Amino acid sequence: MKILLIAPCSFQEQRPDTMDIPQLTLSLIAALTPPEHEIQIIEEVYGEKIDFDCDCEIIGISIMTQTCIRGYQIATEFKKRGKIVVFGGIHATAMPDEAIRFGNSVVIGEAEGLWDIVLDDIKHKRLKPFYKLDQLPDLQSHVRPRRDLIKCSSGKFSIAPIETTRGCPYNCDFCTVSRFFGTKQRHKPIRDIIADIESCKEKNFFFLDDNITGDKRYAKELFREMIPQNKIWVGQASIQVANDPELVRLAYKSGCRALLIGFESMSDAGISQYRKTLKTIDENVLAIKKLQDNGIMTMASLIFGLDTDTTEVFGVAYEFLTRSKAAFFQACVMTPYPGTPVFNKLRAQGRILTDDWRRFDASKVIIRPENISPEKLLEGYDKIKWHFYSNLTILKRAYPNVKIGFFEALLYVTLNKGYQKKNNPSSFSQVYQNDPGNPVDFNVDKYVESLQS
Ligand code: B12
Ligand code: SF4
Repeated sequence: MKILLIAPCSFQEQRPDTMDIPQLTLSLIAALTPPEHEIQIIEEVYGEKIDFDCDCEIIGISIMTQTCIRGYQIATEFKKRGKIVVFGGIHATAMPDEAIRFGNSVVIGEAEGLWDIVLDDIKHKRLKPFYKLDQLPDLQSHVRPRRDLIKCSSGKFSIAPIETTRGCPYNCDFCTVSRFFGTKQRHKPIRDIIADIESCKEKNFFFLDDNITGDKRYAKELFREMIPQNKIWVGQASIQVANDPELVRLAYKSGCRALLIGFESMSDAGISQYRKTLKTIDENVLAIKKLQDNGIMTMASLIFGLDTDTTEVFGVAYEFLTRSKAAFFQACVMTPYPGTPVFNKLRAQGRILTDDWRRFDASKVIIRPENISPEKLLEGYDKIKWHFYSNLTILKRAYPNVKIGFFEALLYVTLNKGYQKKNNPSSFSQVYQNDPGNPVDFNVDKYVESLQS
């Protein structure tokens, strides 16, 4: 059978054009596909065009919340042409009853151990609406992603995505990861990861793991094995990493130059809410400095619009960023993703302002927080990003982040300038809410239909 796998874009480009990273998802599903089938992949975000009249019989669509409306539109077009549409991905997992209305089947959760069954059922004309494993798949039987199918070799740094673990123990109330991938970290075998890295022509890697240092023993072994590979990588970790000097040294030696670290909140109430963060601002500042001293830059990720936030939160956050000299800053607006406790709570209280999933990209105000108006949230959010990415502030933060060498300096400048461009408030300064008369009822038909006409 001929299969087309698609990652739709939302209606706006989300990524900076300086450091695009191709997705791993579709090439991984391609690798899970038995060899008798022919397979193609399309990542819309890179401008790859879909031929709706192609001769593929099966269309697999991977959706996250902000891309699902486009995914449903694509599905509708293919179904009109008699094709079989299968949905998967984090949004399909959270909202299977929504996705099934636009497709023929939904894979809930991970594809390992299910995708070949789906294909076999299609072949024997017994496709079921939903597929779900009874337990999370064991990642020990590793499959090497079909990297040959990834057409985009990404932006300036040419970065290859790689995954070593799934699952997270922290269970933060706004996040889908622990709920869908479990609270216990599962690992892929290190020898297979090294073989995968060896097979890549790229020099630079992005570890997709939510917390690459979550299991310190595994991480140390992986980093040791990576040292001879002589690669450069960035990834995501919890700030706890800074308290293990051996782990930090090994991370650097294995090529780590920057870590995205979720601090989420530096307010008194916020800081005690999330277990992964150290308990005082001073401790977190010191931890970032330890990473800097070892040649690792930090992208500090903070969320604004928690129920405990008041307008003072922006001052507290800015002080933290200034004192720590974090190299980069990911500013997120609290976004209620379906399947999370935050979604259930805000929905029940009528505090979600729009059900247009395309706006759920963590950079738009779409909720009414408890102690701050949506307008004030937007104002503070725009300002803090604007200040952090001003030319003067980029210069002030440069040392000690760029002291290691030329590559670090290039990464620092390129990323900061990329984010400066992306974070220009004029491009998205607005509170997003449904038009009057358009209920927030989470019936997506109104958006999909308007796209069809
Ligand atoms: C790495 C990552 C990123 C990278 C992406 C790099 C890249 N090019 O891939 C970066 C940092 C750029 C990023 C950005 C964002 N991300 Co992100 N990201 C992740 C992360 C940590 C891993 C995703 C991943 O690739 N996993 C590995 C692949 C193999 O897993 P997978 O895609 O889930 O696929 C498996 C199954 O879902 C299933 N499957 C998936 N699709 C399909 C399709 C079919 C047909 C089938 C059968 C099966 C199937 O099979 C696969 C194998 O088992 C996840 C958290 C997580 N652990 O999932 C968040 C996550 C996906 N991101 C999230 C968000 C919100 C964002 C942002 C909007 C904002 C932000 N602040 O982070 C942006 C928008 C990105 C965009 N669309 O352009 C949310 C999405 C929530 C939601 N409901 O949509 C997640 C889940 C994190 C969270 N906090 O909840 N992200
Ligand atoms: S630590 Fe990160 S991945 Fe884990 S639950 Fe919290 S936000 Fe999600």
